[in-house]
Order: sequence, then C-alpha cells, then structure tokens
Amino acid sequence: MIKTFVTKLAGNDKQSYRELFKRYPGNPILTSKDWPYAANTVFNPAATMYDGKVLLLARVEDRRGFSHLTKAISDDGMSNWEIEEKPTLEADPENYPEEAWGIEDPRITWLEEIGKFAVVYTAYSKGGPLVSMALTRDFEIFEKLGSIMPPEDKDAALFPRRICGKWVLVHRPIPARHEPGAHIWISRSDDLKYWGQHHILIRARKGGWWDANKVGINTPPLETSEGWLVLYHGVKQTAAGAIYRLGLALLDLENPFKVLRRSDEWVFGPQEFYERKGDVDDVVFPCGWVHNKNTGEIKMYYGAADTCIALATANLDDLLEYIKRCPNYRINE
Ligand code: BMA
Repeated sequence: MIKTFVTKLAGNDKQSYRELFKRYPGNPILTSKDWPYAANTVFNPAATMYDGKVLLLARVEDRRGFSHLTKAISDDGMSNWEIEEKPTLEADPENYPEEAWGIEDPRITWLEEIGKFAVVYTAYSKGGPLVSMALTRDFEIFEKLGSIMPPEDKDAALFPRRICGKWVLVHRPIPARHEPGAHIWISRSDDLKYWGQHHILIRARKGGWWDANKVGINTPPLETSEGWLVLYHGVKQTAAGAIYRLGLALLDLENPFKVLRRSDEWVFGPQEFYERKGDVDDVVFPCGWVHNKNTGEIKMYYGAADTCIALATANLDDLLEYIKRCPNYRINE
C-alpha cells in the first residue's frame, strides 16, 4: 500500500496545483525602510492607474499603532517608486470622530460619471471599525464624505458605475449576535452617501473550509465580458492563529446581487517568508489591482504579513477561464 503511494508521487502522473498568480521576483516591492519618514509597517495598498502611472495608496502604521494613507507612484508598477514625503490622507478626528484610531485598508474606484476617484476605507472609531469614503480628482485634495456604514463594518469596495440606476457597494459587517459568520454584503445608493437594500452576497462557509466563518472583499470588482470578477479573502482559524488566503467569485454583469461562480479552492495564500512572518503572520491582503487592457495582465498589490507590500501578476483570461470552470454558487455549506 505504502509502496504504491510512494511510486505514485514519484511518477510522472504527480499532480500539482496550477498557480494563477505569479509573484514578482523583486518582492517585497515596498517596506518601511523605503519610506521617507518613520513608519512601523507599510501594507494593504489600494491601486489605480493615474496619469499613465501606477498609483498605490499604502496603509502606513505608525508607532502609536494608528494608520494613515500615503501614495507611491511608479511608471512600470514594479520599481522606482516615488513615495510622498508626508502622509497623503490622514485621520481627522476633530471633524470626523470616527477616525479616532486612524484610517486603514483603502480601495480606489474611478467613477466616470462624476469624474472623480472614490477612496473607500476603514475608519477605526472608538465604537469599532466602520466604512468611510472620500472623493478626489488628483490624490492631492480629498473631499471626505464621512462614514457610510456603522461599526462593525470594513472591507468595502465600490463598483465603478451605477447599475440599474444605483451605485453599488460591497462591504463586510460583523453581526454582534446570531449564527457565527462574517459574510460579504452588497448595498445600493442614489448618492454614494446613504446606503440601503442590504443583502448578503457571499457567505462565509462553515467547518473545515479555507474560507469558513469570515470572508471579505479585497480588490474592487473588475468588470469583464463574463461578469464582475471578485477577489476575496477567507480567514481560517488554526491552532497557530489565522491564515488569510484569497479566492475568486464571479457576479452577474447586470445584476451583481447574483453570484454566478465561486472557487472552492483558494487561488493565492501565504507561502514566501515575507508573507508568513511579520507583525501578523500568514497574511496576504490585496486592496488593489490594475488591469492592462492591451496585454490582459493584472497586477495585484498586496500587504504581506501586515508588514510590507508585494506584487503578483496574473492574466485576466486565465482567471476567467478558471472561474468559469468553478462550481455554481451554493448557499449552504
Ligand atoms: C483584517 C484587516 C487587515 C489585516 C488583516 C490581518 O481584519 O484589518 O487590515 O491585514 O486583518 O491582520
């Protein structure tokens, strides 16, 4: 019995997982050592194309334990980052008390209709984390809209256009009581400020699954010919702590309240030393990706172990081919 098993592993029919995302060999691309001012860690960056360049809005944690956001810009999205000399977007607890303990984990979406970028971020209030939004044209002047979801809620990202006349937001509230499980929710708004029609979109699975009990969106949904491509994290609790890994889902193009597919397996997880060891071990946490329509390449920017910033690339067609082969979405697992 044992002999057969060994032969099988050593033989040509050994199967290995297909890696959809390829790590950039120069990882990590940014650490606190690169920062022009004192910082404990830099991680979980939002990403967008701006003025033909890749712009990251990194979460920077100071030695109080509070975070702010600072931009880093690169021509090729891989090297020669120009980092702003001072924080780009900071907490303003006097005018926005919900930002008392800092602002974290931004996601950027370009809103063609109003000609502005929306930055949706976590404000760390004394009542718990909640979702806030700011608008900007140039990443220099920001118009804060304040909180848009009460605590506890985070991991929010906006769709780039109205669907059936409404703006659409995904986010992750945590119910105080009830069955255990932090699920991804979806909501609608007329004006970006007041949100309603809340529904559960993607449920955390149960038991032994890699995405049991807690899930949240990572990068803003990407519009494709097949539907909205969603990258989300699942948090598995183990005896050694939590492991943050990433999976894919596909939403209906005209009705994103409908989940078409969801990967059973994770597609990216902590493997390299910089992902496994840091302030929080075993975390990969993207907040942004950029898609090059000419080459089909996706650059995914992620925080590694809550300590540094890394890059992995994938091809959109490969991701779509993969997700289309995944099972139809099942609600009860
Ligand atoms: C989540 C978020 C992320 C963080 C992750 C792991 O809840 O707060 O900012 O990267 O935990 O610590």
